[in-house]
Amino acid sequence: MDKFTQNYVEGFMGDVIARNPGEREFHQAVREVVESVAPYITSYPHLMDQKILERIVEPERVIMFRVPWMDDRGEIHINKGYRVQCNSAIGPYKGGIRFHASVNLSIMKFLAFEQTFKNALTTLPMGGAKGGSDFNPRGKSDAEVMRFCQSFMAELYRHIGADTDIPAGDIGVGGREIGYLFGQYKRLKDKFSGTLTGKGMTWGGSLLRPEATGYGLCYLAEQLLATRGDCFEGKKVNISGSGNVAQYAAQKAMRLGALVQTLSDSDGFIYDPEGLTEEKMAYVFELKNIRRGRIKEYAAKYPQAQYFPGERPWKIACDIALPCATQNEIGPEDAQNIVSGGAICVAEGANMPTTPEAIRIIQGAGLLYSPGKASNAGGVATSGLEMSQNSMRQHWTAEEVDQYLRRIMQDIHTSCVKYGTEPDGTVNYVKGANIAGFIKVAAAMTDQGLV
Ligand code: NDP
Ligand code: 2IT
Repeated sequence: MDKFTQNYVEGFMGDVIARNPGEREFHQAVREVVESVAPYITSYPHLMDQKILERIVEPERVIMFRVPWMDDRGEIHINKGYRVQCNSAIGPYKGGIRFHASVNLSIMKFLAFEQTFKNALTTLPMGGAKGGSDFNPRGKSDAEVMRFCQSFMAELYRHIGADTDIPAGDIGVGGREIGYLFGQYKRLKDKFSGTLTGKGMTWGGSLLRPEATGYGLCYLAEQLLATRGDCFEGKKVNISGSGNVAQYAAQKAMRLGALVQTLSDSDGFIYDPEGLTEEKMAYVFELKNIRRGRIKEYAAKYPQAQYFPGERPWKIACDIALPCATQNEIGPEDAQNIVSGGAICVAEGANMPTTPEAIRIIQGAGLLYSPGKASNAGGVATSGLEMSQNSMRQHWTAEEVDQYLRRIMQDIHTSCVKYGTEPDGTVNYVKGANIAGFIKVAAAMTDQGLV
Protein backbone atom coordinates (compact mmCIF):
# COMPACT_ATOMS: atom_id res chain seq x y z
CA MET A 1 0.00 0.00 0.00
CA ASP A 2 1.47 3.41 -0.97
CA LYS A 3 1.87 6.26 1.51
CA PHE A 4 -1.19 8.19 0.24
CA THR A 5 -3.45 5.15 0.63
CA GLN A 6 -1.95 4.32 4.02
CA ASN A 7 -2.70 7.86 5.22
CA TYR A 8 -6.23 7.60 3.84
CA VAL A 9 -6.82 4.37 5.80
CA GLU A 10 -5.45 5.77 9.06
CA GLY A 11 -7.40 9.03 8.69
CA PHE A 12 -10.59 7.13 7.90
CA MET A 13 -10.14 4.72 10.82
CA GLY A 14 -9.38 7.61 13.18
CA ASP A 15 -12.81 9.05 12.36
CA VAL A 16 -14.58 5.70 12.68
CA ILE A 17 -13.01 5.06 16.10
CA ALA A 18 -13.82 8.59 17.33
CA ARG A 19 -17.45 8.31 16.16
CA ASN A 20 -17.98 4.78 17.50
CA PRO A 21 -15.96 4.72 20.72
CA GLY A 22 -15.22 1.40 22.39
CA GLU A 23 -16.74 -0.72 19.60
CA ARG A 24 -13.73 -3.00 19.18
CA GLU A 25 -15.28 -5.67 16.95
CA PHE A 26 -16.87 -3.03 14.73
CA HIS A 27 -13.52 -1.23 14.31
CA GLN A 28 -11.86 -4.57 13.46
CA ALA A 29 -14.40 -5.44 10.76
CA VAL A 30 -14.34 -1.94 9.26
CA ARG A 31 -10.53 -1.76 9.19
CA GLU A 32 -10.29 -5.02 7.24
CA VAL A 33 -12.68 -3.75 4.57
CA VAL A 34 -11.15 -0.26 4.43
CA GLU A 35 -7.63 -1.68 4.00
CA SER A 36 -8.89 -3.82 1.10
CA VAL A 37 -10.92 -1.19 -0.73
CA ALA A 38 -8.79 1.93 -0.08
CA PRO A 39 -6.49 1.39 -3.08
CA TYR A 40 -9.61 0.97 -5.27
CA ILE A 41 -11.49 3.97 -3.86
CA THR A 42 -8.57 6.36 -3.99
CA SER A 43 -8.34 5.80 -7.73
CA TYR A 44 -12.06 6.55 -8.33
CA PRO A 45 -12.64 10.21 -7.33
CA HIS A 46 -16.44 9.95 -7.69
CA LEU A 47 -16.52 7.31 -4.91
CA MET A 48 -14.48 9.64 -2.70
CA ASP A 49 -16.69 12.64 -3.59
CA GLN A 50 -19.86 10.68 -2.93
CA LYS A 51 -18.45 9.59 0.47
CA ILE A 52 -19.65 6.06 -0.25
CA LEU A 53 -17.39 4.42 2.34
CA GLU A 54 -18.28 7.03 4.99
CA ARG A 55 -21.94 6.24 4.35
CA ILE A 56 -21.50 2.44 4.38
CA VAL A 57 -19.90 2.48 7.86
CA GLU A 58 -22.87 4.39 9.31
CA PRO A 59 -25.83 1.96 9.66
CA GLU A 60 -29.02 3.23 8.03
CA ARG A 61 -30.91 2.50 11.25
CA VAL A 62 -30.13 1.06 14.70
CA ILE A 63 -33.03 -0.18 16.80
CA MET A 64 -32.44 -0.90 20.51
CA PHE A 65 -35.18 -2.05 22.82
CA ARG A 66 -36.08 -3.58 26.18
CA VAL A 67 -37.02 -7.27 26.28
CA PRO A 68 -38.75 -8.13 29.57
CA TRP A 69 -39.70 -11.76 30.25
CA MET A 70 -40.60 -14.06 33.11
CA ASP A 71 -38.82 -17.33 33.92
CA ASP A 72 -40.52 -20.56 35.03
CA ARG A 73 -40.19 -19.59 38.70
CA GLY A 74 -41.99 -16.29 38.16
CA GLU A 75 -38.85 -14.13 38.33
CA ILE A 76 -38.65 -11.18 35.93
CA HIS A 77 -35.62 -10.64 33.68
CA ILE A 78 -34.71 -7.72 31.43
CA ASN A 79 -32.55 -8.19 28.33
CA LYS A 80 -31.39 -5.85 25.61
CA GLY A 81 -32.76 -6.29 22.06
CA TYR A 82 -31.10 -5.00 18.88
CA ARG A 83 -31.62 -4.78 15.14
CA VAL A 84 -28.93 -3.02 13.12
CA GLN A 85 -30.14 -2.26 9.59
CA CYS A 86 -26.84 -1.49 7.94
CA ASN A 87 -27.50 -1.11 4.22
CA SER A 88 -30.48 -1.55 1.87
CA ALA A 89 -28.88 -0.43 -1.42
CA ILE A 90 -29.20 -3.77 -3.21
CA GLY A 91 -32.25 -5.27 -1.49
CA PRO A 92 -34.26 -5.46 1.74
CA TYR A 93 -32.24 -5.81 4.96
CA LYS A 94 -31.31 -9.44 5.56
CA GLY A 95 -29.33 -11.15 8.30
CA GLY A 96 -29.50 -13.35 11.34
CA ILE A 97 -30.48 -12.91 14.97
CA ARG A 98 -28.00 -13.89 17.70
CA PHE A 99 -28.92 -14.79 21.27
CA HIS A 100 -25.73 -14.95 23.35
CA ALA A 101 -24.65 -13.41 26.66
CA SER A 102 -21.81 -11.54 24.90
CA VAL A 103 -24.09 -9.63 22.48
CA ASN A 104 -23.59 -5.86 22.52
CA LEU A 105 -23.86 -2.98 20.06
CA SER A 106 -20.32 -3.44 18.74
CA ILE A 107 -20.93 -7.11 17.91
CA MET A 108 -24.29 -6.33 16.27
CA LYS A 109 -22.72 -3.57 14.15
CA PHE A 110 -19.76 -5.65 13.05
CA LEU A 111 -22.07 -8.48 12.03
CA ALA A 112 -24.46 -6.18 10.13
CA PHE A 113 -21.51 -4.56 8.37
CA GLU A 114 -20.02 -7.92 7.35
CA GLN A 115 -23.45 -9.09 6.24
CA THR A 116 -23.73 -6.18 3.78
CA PHE A 117 -20.68 -7.33 1.81
CA LYS A 118 -21.46 -11.03 2.20
CA ASN A 119 -24.98 -10.60 0.87
CA ALA A 120 -23.66 -8.61 -2.10
CA LEU A 121 -21.33 -11.51 -2.89
CA THR A 122 -24.16 -14.05 -3.02
CA THR A 123 -25.40 -12.52 -6.31
CA LEU A 124 -28.89 -12.24 -4.74
CA PRO A 125 -30.68 -8.93 -4.01
CA MET A 126 -30.29 -8.65 -0.23
CA GLY A 127 -29.15 -5.74 1.95
CA GLY A 128 -27.32 -6.24 5.25
CA ALA A 129 -28.62 -6.41 8.83
CA LYS A 130 -28.12 -8.24 12.10
CA GLY A 131 -30.04 -8.45 15.33
CA GLY A 132 -30.05 -10.17 18.64
CA SER A 133 -30.01 -10.04 22.38
CA ASP A 134 -27.73 -10.63 25.35
CA PHE A 135 -30.23 -13.33 26.40
CA ASN A 136 -28.41 -16.59 27.15
CA PRO A 137 -30.55 -19.54 26.02
CA ARG A 138 -28.29 -22.07 27.76
CA GLY A 139 -30.12 -23.98 30.46
CA LYS A 140 -33.48 -22.30 29.71
CA SER A 141 -36.64 -24.38 29.32
CA ASP A 142 -38.56 -24.42 26.03
CA ALA A 143 -41.28 -22.36 27.73
CA GLU A 144 -38.75 -19.72 28.83
CA VAL A 145 -37.23 -19.53 25.34
CA MET A 146 -40.73 -19.17 23.88
CA ARG A 147 -41.69 -16.34 26.24
CA PHE A 148 -38.42 -14.58 25.51
CA CYS A 149 -38.89 -14.92 21.73
CA GLN A 150 -42.46 -13.60 22.00
CA SER A 151 -41.34 -10.58 24.01
CA PHE A 152 -38.45 -9.92 21.58
CA MET A 153 -40.81 -10.05 18.61
CA ALA A 154 -43.41 -7.86 20.37
CA GLU A 155 -41.08 -4.96 19.55
CA LEU A 156 -39.15 -6.21 16.52
CA TYR A 157 -42.29 -6.86 14.44
CA ARG A 158 -42.71 -3.11 13.77
CA HIS A 159 -39.37 -2.91 12.00
CA ILE A 160 -39.37 -6.01 9.74
CA GLY A 161 -41.35 -7.41 6.81
CA ALA A 162 -40.95 -9.58 3.70
CA ASP A 163 -39.92 -6.54 1.62
CA THR A 164 -38.31 -4.56 4.46
CA ASP A 165 -36.12 -6.74 6.66
CA ILE A 166 -35.98 -10.54 6.85
CA PRO A 167 -34.27 -11.98 9.96
CA ALA A 168 -32.97 -15.56 10.31
CA GLY A 169 -30.90 -17.62 12.75
CA ASP A 170 -27.37 -17.24 14.08
CA ILE A 171 -25.68 -18.26 17.36
CA GLY A 172 -28.35 -19.37 19.84
CA VAL A 173 -31.15 -19.03 17.27
CA GLY A 174 -32.09 -22.18 15.37
CA GLY A 175 -35.27 -23.89 14.22
CA ARG A 176 -36.94 -23.76 17.65
CA GLU A 177 -36.40 -20.02 18.10
CA ILE A 178 -37.38 -19.16 14.50
CA GLY A 179 -40.61 -21.08 15.11
CA TYR A 180 -41.50 -19.07 18.22
CA LEU A 181 -40.46 -15.78 16.58
CA PHE A 182 -42.51 -16.52 13.46
CA GLY A 183 -45.56 -17.58 15.46
CA GLN A 184 -45.58 -14.29 17.36
CA TYR A 185 -44.92 -12.23 14.22
CA LYS A 186 -47.79 -13.89 12.38
CA ARG A 187 -50.12 -13.34 15.31
CA LEU A 188 -49.24 -9.64 15.60
CA LYS A 189 -49.47 -8.99 11.86
CA ASP A 190 -52.36 -11.36 11.14
CA LYS A 191 -50.55 -12.27 7.95
CA PHE A 192 -48.67 -15.39 6.84
CA SER A 193 -45.57 -14.09 5.07
CA GLY A 194 -41.98 -15.05 4.39
CA THR A 195 -40.62 -12.49 6.85
CA LEU A 196 -38.24 -14.90 8.56
CA THR A 197 -36.04 -17.56 6.98
CA GLY A 198 -34.90 -20.85 8.45
CA LYS A 199 -38.56 -21.77 8.87
CA GLY A 200 -39.79 -25.33 9.44
CA MET A 201 -40.32 -27.54 6.39
CA THR A 202 -44.10 -27.70 6.90
CA TRP A 203 -44.55 -23.89 7.03
CA GLY A 204 -42.45 -22.35 4.29
CA GLY A 205 -38.89 -23.35 5.10
CA SER A 206 -36.48 -24.27 2.34
CA LEU A 207 -34.99 -27.72 2.11
CA LEU A 208 -31.24 -27.56 2.82
CA ARG A 209 -31.39 -24.22 4.71
CA PRO A 210 -30.24 -25.98 7.93
CA GLU A 211 -27.36 -27.60 6.03
CA ALA A 212 -26.54 -24.62 3.81
CA THR A 213 -23.87 -22.73 5.78
CA GLY A 214 -21.79 -25.82 6.55
CA TYR A 215 -22.26 -27.35 3.09
CA GLY A 216 -21.52 -24.03 1.37
CA LEU A 217 -18.37 -23.70 3.46
CA CYS A 218 -17.13 -27.06 2.18
CA TYR A 219 -18.07 -26.18 -1.42
CA LEU A 220 -16.04 -22.96 -1.18
CA ALA A 221 -13.14 -24.80 0.49
CA GLU A 222 -13.25 -27.33 -2.37
CA GLN A 223 -12.78 -24.44 -4.80
CA LEU A 224 -9.83 -23.13 -2.80
CA LEU A 225 -8.21 -26.57 -2.73
CA ALA A 226 -8.85 -27.06 -6.45
CA THR A 227 -6.67 -24.02 -7.24
CA ARG A 228 -3.79 -26.18 -6.02
CA GLY A 229 -5.06 -29.37 -7.62
CA ASP A 230 -6.19 -30.70 -4.23
CA CYS A 231 -9.43 -31.87 -2.54
CA PHE A 232 -10.92 -33.03 0.79
CA GLU A 233 -10.28 -36.74 0.16
CA GLY A 234 -7.97 -38.15 2.86
CA LYS A 235 -7.43 -34.78 4.57
CA LYS A 236 -7.45 -34.27 8.34
CA VAL A 237 -10.01 -31.59 9.17
CA ASN A 238 -10.36 -29.69 12.46
CA ILE A 239 -13.66 -27.99 13.15
CA SER A 240 -14.50 -25.69 16.06
CA GLY A 241 -18.02 -25.30 17.39
CA SER A 242 -20.65 -28.01 17.50
CA GLY A 243 -23.70 -25.98 16.49
CA ASN A 244 -25.50 -25.58 13.20
CA VAL A 245 -22.56 -24.57 11.03
CA ALA A 246 -20.06 -26.97 12.60
CA GLN A 247 -22.41 -29.96 12.36
CA TYR A 248 -23.11 -29.66 8.66
CA ALA A 249 -19.54 -28.67 7.79
CA ALA A 250 -18.48 -31.88 9.55
CA GLN A 251 -21.08 -33.96 7.73
CA LYS A 252 -20.14 -32.62 4.30
CA ALA A 253 -16.35 -32.81 4.89
CA MET A 254 -16.76 -36.40 6.04
CA ARG A 255 -18.88 -37.27 2.99
CA LEU A 256 -16.18 -35.72 0.78
CA GLY A 257 -13.75 -38.27 2.20
CA ALA A 258 -12.05 -36.23 4.92
CA LEU A 259 -11.20 -37.37 8.44
CA VAL A 260 -12.97 -34.92 10.77
CA GLN A 261 -11.00 -34.96 14.03
CA THR A 262 -12.45 -32.25 16.29
CA LEU A 263 -15.58 -30.43 17.45
CA SER A 264 -15.87 -27.96 20.33
CA ASP A 265 -18.01 -25.71 22.47
CA SER A 266 -17.17 -22.86 24.81
CA ASP A 267 -16.11 -25.35 27.51
CA GLY A 268 -13.54 -27.32 25.49
CA PHE A 269 -13.01 -29.59 22.49
CA ILE A 270 -13.05 -33.29 21.59
CA TYR A 271 -10.37 -34.96 19.47
CA ASP A 272 -11.34 -38.21 17.79
CA PRO A 273 -8.28 -39.59 15.96
CA GLU A 274 -10.46 -42.16 14.17
CA GLY A 275 -12.64 -39.38 12.75
CA LEU A 276 -16.38 -38.81 12.61
CA THR A 277 -18.68 -41.34 10.94
CA GLU A 278 -22.35 -41.19 9.94
CA GLU A 279 -23.21 -43.03 13.15
CA LYS A 280 -21.18 -40.64 15.30
CA MET A 281 -22.74 -37.65 13.50
CA ALA A 282 -26.21 -39.00 14.27
CA TYR A 283 -25.15 -39.06 17.93
CA VAL A 284 -23.89 -35.44 17.70
CA PHE A 285 -27.17 -34.26 16.11
CA GLU A 286 -29.15 -35.92 18.88
CA LEU A 287 -26.79 -34.67 21.62
CA LYS A 288 -26.72 -31.04 20.45
CA ASN A 289 -30.09 -30.46 18.79
CA ILE A 290 -32.46 -32.61 20.82
CA ARG A 291 -30.87 -33.08 24.26
CA ARG A 292 -29.00 -29.73 24.01
CA GLY A 293 -26.03 -31.38 25.78
CA ARG A 294 -22.33 -30.51 25.88
CA ILE A 295 -19.66 -31.79 23.48
CA LYS A 296 -17.65 -33.44 26.29
CA GLU A 297 -20.34 -36.17 26.38
CA TYR A 298 -18.96 -37.33 23.01
CA ALA A 299 -15.75 -38.48 24.73
CA ALA A 300 -17.76 -40.46 27.27
CA LYS A 301 -19.70 -42.18 24.47
CA TYR A 302 -16.66 -42.83 22.23
CA PRO A 303 -13.69 -43.71 24.47
CA GLN A 304 -11.07 -43.38 21.69
CA ALA A 305 -11.87 -39.65 21.70
CA GLN A 306 -10.18 -37.27 24.13
CA TYR A 307 -11.78 -34.24 25.75
CA PHE A 308 -9.65 -31.13 26.35
CA PRO A 309 -11.47 -28.85 28.82
CA GLY A 310 -10.95 -25.11 28.42
CA GLU A 311 -8.98 -25.49 25.15
CA ARG A 312 -9.51 -24.86 21.43
CA PRO A 313 -8.90 -27.47 18.72
CA TRP A 314 -6.10 -25.63 16.90
CA LYS A 315 -3.24 -27.33 18.73
CA ILE A 316 -4.07 -30.64 17.02
CA ALA A 317 -2.26 -30.90 13.67
CA CYS A 318 -4.58 -30.87 10.64
CA ASP A 319 -4.62 -30.22 6.88
CA ILE A 320 -7.76 -28.07 6.83
CA ALA A 321 -9.07 -25.83 9.63
CA LEU A 322 -12.73 -24.82 9.60
CA PRO A 323 -13.49 -22.40 12.47
CA CYS A 324 -17.28 -22.55 12.99
CA ALA A 325 -17.86 -21.14 16.49
CA THR A 326 -17.47 -17.39 17.00
CA GLN A 327 -15.47 -14.19 16.39
CA ASN A 328 -11.77 -14.00 17.28
CA GLU A 329 -11.46 -17.68 18.18
CA ILE A 330 -8.15 -18.04 16.28
CA GLY A 331 -5.46 -15.82 17.78
CA PRO A 332 -1.78 -15.57 16.80
CA GLU A 333 -0.74 -18.61 18.86
CA ASP A 334 -3.56 -20.72 17.36
CA ALA A 335 -2.55 -19.54 13.87
CA GLN A 336 1.05 -20.51 14.58
CA ASN A 337 -0.12 -23.96 15.68
CA ILE A 338 -2.22 -24.36 12.52
CA VAL A 339 0.76 -23.41 10.34
CA SER A 340 3.33 -25.54 12.17
CA GLY A 341 0.92 -28.49 12.12
CA GLY A 342 1.26 -28.45 8.32
CA ALA A 343 -2.19 -27.14 7.37
CA ILE A 344 -2.84 -26.06 3.78
CA CYS A 345 -6.20 -24.31 4.14
CA VAL A 346 -8.24 -22.25 6.60
CA ALA A 347 -11.83 -21.55 5.55
CA GLU A 348 -14.07 -19.62 7.93
CA GLY A 349 -17.56 -20.88 8.76
CA ALA A 350 -17.97 -18.38 11.60
CA ASN A 351 -18.03 -14.59 11.18
CA MET A 352 -14.60 -13.01 11.76
CA PRO A 353 -13.19 -15.99 13.73
CA THR A 354 -9.57 -15.08 12.97
CA THR A 355 -7.87 -12.03 14.51
CA PRO A 356 -6.03 -9.66 12.11
CA GLU A 357 -2.64 -10.77 13.47
CA ALA A 358 -3.59 -14.44 13.02
CA ILE A 359 -4.72 -13.75 9.44
CA ARG A 360 -1.30 -12.23 8.70
CA ILE A 361 0.41 -15.36 10.05
CA ILE A 362 -1.82 -17.69 8.01
CA GLN A 363 -1.56 -15.70 4.78
CA GLY A 364 2.15 -15.05 5.36
CA ALA A 365 2.79 -18.78 5.51
CA GLY A 366 1.12 -19.20 2.12
CA LEU A 367 -1.95 -21.12 3.29
CA LEU A 368 -5.20 -20.90 1.38
CA TYR A 369 -7.41 -18.63 3.47
CA SER A 370 -10.99 -17.49 2.93
CA PRO A 371 -12.84 -14.99 5.12
CA GLY A 372 -16.28 -15.80 6.50
CA LYS A 373 -18.05 -13.29 4.27
CA ALA A 374 -17.05 -15.47 1.31
CA SER A 375 -17.03 -18.97 2.78
CA ASN A 376 -20.07 -18.85 5.06
CA ALA A 377 -22.31 -17.02 2.58
CA GLY A 378 -24.11 -20.25 1.63
CA GLY A 379 -26.39 -19.84 4.65
CA VAL A 380 -27.76 -16.43 3.77
CA ALA A 381 -27.76 -17.35 0.08
CA THR A 382 -30.10 -20.25 0.83
CA SER A 383 -32.17 -17.88 2.96
CA GLY A 384 -32.45 -15.84 -0.25
CA LEU A 385 -33.62 -18.99 -2.04
CA GLU A 386 -36.20 -19.52 0.73
CA MET A 387 -37.46 -15.96 0.13
CA SER A 388 -37.83 -16.69 -3.59
CA GLN A 389 -39.74 -19.91 -2.91
CA ASN A 390 -42.06 -18.10 -0.45
CA SER A 391 -42.79 -15.33 -2.99
CA MET A 392 -43.47 -17.88 -5.70
CA ARG A 393 -45.50 -20.13 -3.33
CA GLN A 394 -43.21 -22.97 -4.33
CA HIS A 395 -41.14 -25.62 -2.60
CA TRP A 396 -38.04 -26.71 -4.47
CA THR A 397 -36.42 -30.13 -4.12
CA ALA A 398 -33.19 -30.57 -2.15
CA GLU A 399 -31.39 -31.26 -5.43
CA GLU A 400 -32.58 -27.96 -6.92
CA VAL A 401 -31.52 -25.97 -3.85
CA ASP A 402 -28.17 -27.77 -3.71
CA GLN A 403 -27.52 -26.94 -7.35
CA TYR A 404 -28.19 -23.23 -6.71
CA LEU A 405 -26.00 -23.32 -3.60
CA ARG A 406 -23.08 -24.92 -5.46
CA ARG A 407 -23.38 -22.39 -8.27
CA ILE A 408 -23.50 -19.44 -5.84
CA MET A 409 -20.39 -20.66 -3.98
CA GLN A 410 -18.66 -21.06 -7.33
CA ASP A 411 -19.65 -17.50 -8.32
CA ILE A 412 -18.33 -16.18 -4.99
CA HIS A 413 -15.03 -17.91 -5.65
CA THR A 414 -14.88 -16.42 -9.14
CA SER A 415 -15.49 -12.90 -7.74
CA CYS A 416 -12.73 -13.36 -5.14
CA VAL A 417 -10.31 -14.49 -7.84
CA LYS A 418 -11.31 -11.60 -10.12
CA TYR A 419 -10.66 -8.88 -7.53
CA GLY A 420 -8.14 -10.62 -5.28
CA THR A 421 -5.49 -11.94 -7.66
CA GLU A 422 -2.09 -10.45 -6.77
CA PRO A 423 0.65 -9.66 -9.30
CA ASP A 424 2.43 -12.92 -8.34
CA GLY A 425 -0.69 -14.91 -9.27
CA THR A 426 -1.76 -15.84 -5.73
CA VAL A 427 -5.29 -14.97 -4.63
CA ASN A 428 -5.96 -12.77 -1.61
CA TYR A 429 -9.52 -13.84 -0.82
CA VAL A 430 -9.94 -11.12 1.82
CA LYS A 431 -9.19 -8.40 -0.69
CA GLY A 432 -11.20 -10.12 -3.42
CA ALA A 433 -14.31 -10.57 -1.28
CA ASN A 434 -14.20 -7.04 0.13
CA ILE A 435 -13.68 -5.32 -3.22
CA ALA A 436 -16.27 -7.44 -5.06
CA GLY A 437 -18.89 -6.79 -2.34
CA PHE A 438 -18.03 -3.11 -2.13
CA ILE A 439 -18.24 -2.48 -5.88
CA LYS A 440 -21.76 -3.86 -6.06
CA VAL A 441 -23.07 -1.93 -3.06
CA ALA A 442 -21.25 1.27 -4.10
CA ALA A 443 -22.72 1.16 -7.61
CA ALA A 444 -26.25 0.80 -6.22
CA MET A 445 -25.69 3.64 -3.76
CA THR A 446 -24.34 5.91 -6.48
CA ASP A 447 -27.37 5.18 -8.71
CA GLN A 448 -29.82 5.92 -5.89
CA GLY A 449 -28.42 9.33 -4.97
CA LEU A 450 -27.78 10.79 -1.56
CA VAL A 451 -30.05 8.77 0.73
P1 NDP B 1 -24.89 -22.27 17.09
O1 NDP B 1 -25.49 -21.52 18.22
O2 NDP B 1 -25.66 -23.34 16.44
O3 NDP B 1 -23.50 -22.89 17.54
C1 NDP B 1 -22.48 -22.07 18.04
C2 NDP B 1 -21.33 -22.96 18.45
O4 NDP B 1 -20.20 -22.13 18.72
C3 NDP B 1 -21.62 -23.73 19.72
O5 NDP B 1 -20.91 -24.93 19.72
C4 NDP B 1 -21.08 -22.77 20.79
O6 NDP B 1 -20.71 -23.38 22.00
C5 NDP B 1 -19.85 -22.22 20.09
N1 NDP B 1 -19.57 -20.90 20.62
C6 NDP B 1 -20.38 -19.82 20.62
N2 NDP B 1 -19.80 -18.81 21.24
C7 NDP B 1 -18.62 -19.25 21.66
C8 NDP B 1 -17.55 -18.66 22.37
N3 NDP B 1 -17.61 -17.39 22.79
N4 NDP B 1 -16.44 -19.42 22.60
C9 NDP B 1 -16.38 -20.70 22.19
N5 NDP B 1 -17.37 -21.32 21.51
C10 NDP B 1 -18.46 -20.60 21.26
O7 NDP B 1 -24.47 -21.13 16.03
P2 NDP B 1 -24.13 -21.31 14.48
O8 NDP B 1 -23.49 -22.62 14.22
O9 NDP B 1 -25.32 -20.91 13.71
O10 NDP B 1 -23.06 -20.14 14.29
C11 NDP B 1 -21.65 -20.35 14.39
C12 NDP B 1 -20.92 -19.24 13.68
O11 NDP B 1 -21.29 -19.23 12.29
C13 NDP B 1 -21.21 -17.82 14.18
O12 NDP B 1 -20.06 -17.03 14.03
C14 NDP B 1 -22.28 -17.33 13.19
O13 NDP B 1 -22.30 -15.92 13.12
C15 NDP B 1 -21.77 -17.95 11.92
N6 NDP B 1 -22.74 -18.11 10.84
C16 NDP B 1 -23.91 -18.78 11.02
C17 NDP B 1 -24.77 -18.95 9.96
C18 NDP B 1 -26.03 -19.74 10.09
O14 NDP B 1 -26.70 -19.92 9.07
N7 NDP B 1 -26.40 -20.25 11.25
C19 NDP B 1 -24.49 -18.38 8.64
C20 NDP B 1 -23.21 -17.75 8.54
C21 NDP B 1 -22.39 -17.62 9.61
P3 NDP B 1 -21.59 -23.14 23.35
O15 NDP B 1 -22.75 -24.05 23.20
O16 NDP B 1 -20.67 -23.50 24.46
O17 NDP B 1 -21.97 -21.69 23.37
O1 2IT C 1 -24.19 -14.67 9.42
C1 2IT C 1 -25.04 -15.08 8.60
O2 2IT C 1 -24.89 -14.98 7.39
C2 2IT C 1 -26.25 -15.71 9.14
N1 2IT C 1 -26.38 -15.87 10.35
C3 2IT C 1 -27.35 -16.13 8.21
C4 2IT C 1 -28.26 -14.98 7.90
C5 2IT C 1 -29.48 -15.29 7.08
O3 2IT C 1 -30.24 -14.34 6.87
O4 2IT C 1 -29.70 -16.44 6.69
